[in-house]
Amino acid sequence: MNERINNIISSFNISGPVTLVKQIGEGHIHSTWLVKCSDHGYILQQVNHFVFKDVPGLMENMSRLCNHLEQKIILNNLHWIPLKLVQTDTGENYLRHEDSFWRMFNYIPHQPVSDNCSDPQLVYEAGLAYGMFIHHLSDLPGKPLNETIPRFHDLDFRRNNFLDSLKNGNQERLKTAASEIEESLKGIEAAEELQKLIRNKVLPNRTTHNDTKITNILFDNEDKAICVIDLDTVMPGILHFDFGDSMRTFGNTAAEDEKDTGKIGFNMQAFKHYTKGFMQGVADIITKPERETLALAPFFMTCEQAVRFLTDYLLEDQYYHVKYPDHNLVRTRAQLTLMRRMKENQGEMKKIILK
Ligand code: GN1
Ligand code: MG
Repeated sequence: MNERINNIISSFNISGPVTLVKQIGEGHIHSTWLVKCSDHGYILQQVNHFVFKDVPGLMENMSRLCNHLEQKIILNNLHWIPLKLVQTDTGENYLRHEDSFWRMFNYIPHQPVSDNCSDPQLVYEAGLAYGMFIHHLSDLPGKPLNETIPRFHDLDFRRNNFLDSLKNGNQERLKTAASEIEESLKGIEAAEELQKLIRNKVLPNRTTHNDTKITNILFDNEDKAICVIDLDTVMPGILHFDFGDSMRTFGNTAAEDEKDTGKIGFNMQAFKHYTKGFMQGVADIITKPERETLALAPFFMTCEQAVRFLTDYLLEDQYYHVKYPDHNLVRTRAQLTLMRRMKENQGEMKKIILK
C-alpha cells in the first residue's frame, strides 16, 4: 500500500520532499491521508466512486467552488483560508490511477473538534460560517452545479429506497430491527410537513453544502472559523438542509453512534448559538417562508439520516463504513432517539428562530 500511495503522491505537483504520510479521518465515505513536507502539508483523498459515480462532474464542481470562494475571500477580505486543489503533473485537478480516483488539497492547520462539540463560541462561528457559505455561493457564476448525488436530501427517494430494503433486505436484520423500522416509518410521516413544501417547491432553491457537521468547519487557535471543507455534496438545495444537518450533529449531546441512548439529548444552548450565527450569515437572503419553517429542519434531516442508516443496515452495510456488525443499527437508534428529543423542543426552536 505504501508504495502505491507514494507513487500517487508523486503524480501531484507538490513542493518539497515528503516527510510524513499518515492515514487520517473519520469520514464515512472517502479514505484520507495527511502528507507532510517540512513546513506545509497536503490532504490526499481517494474518492469513493461507488458513492460519487460521476467523478469528473464532482471535480468540476470542486474546482468551480474553490475558485469562487477564493475570489470571495480576496474581495471581501475574509479571515477564511482558501481550500485549493493541487494539480497533477499533467495539469489535471484529479488523478485516475487504474480503477481509482485521487485528489489533493492544501492542508490547513486547525484545532481538532469533536463531532458533537458544543462550545458556544465554536458553535456560533460554525453557524455564521455555514450561513455565509450559502450567502457567498448565491452568485456563483455559470450553470448550476452538477448534482453529485442525485436526490441526496429527497425524503421521497430515501423512503422508496427504505421500502425496497424492507422487501430485499437481510431477513435476520429485518427481524432484529422491527421496532426501529416501525419508528422510522412514523418519522417519515411526521417529516411530511416539510417534505410537502419541498415537493411543491414553496422554498427557494439555493446552492447549499448539504453535509454541515461541525467537523466540516476548520477553526484556528483563536476559535475563528477559517474554512468550510468537504465540498463534495455542495449542489442545489434549500437552506433547511444545512441548518437541519448541523443541528442533527452538533445539537446532539452525544456521538452520532452513541450506544447508550440515555446520553442522547437535544442541546438547546447549542441550537441558540448556532441559530444566532447562521441567521447573521443568511440575513441578506433569507425569505419569510424559509424563516417560518426552519424549525422543521432538524427533525427532517435527522429522520432522513435514520432512514439512510437503517436502509444500509438492512442491505448489509454497502454504503457507510462500519466498525462492527450492528454499527448502522446503533446509528439508527441514536438518530431515532434524537428525533424524539427534537420534537419535544420544536416549539421553543421556532420561537428562537423568529426572535
Ligand atoms: C457521510 O463521510 P461524511 O461524514 O462526510 C454522508 C452524509 C451523512 C454522514 C453521516 C456523501 O458524510 O450525508 O450525513 O456520513 N455523506 C455522503 O455521518 O453520503
Ligand atoms: Mg461528507
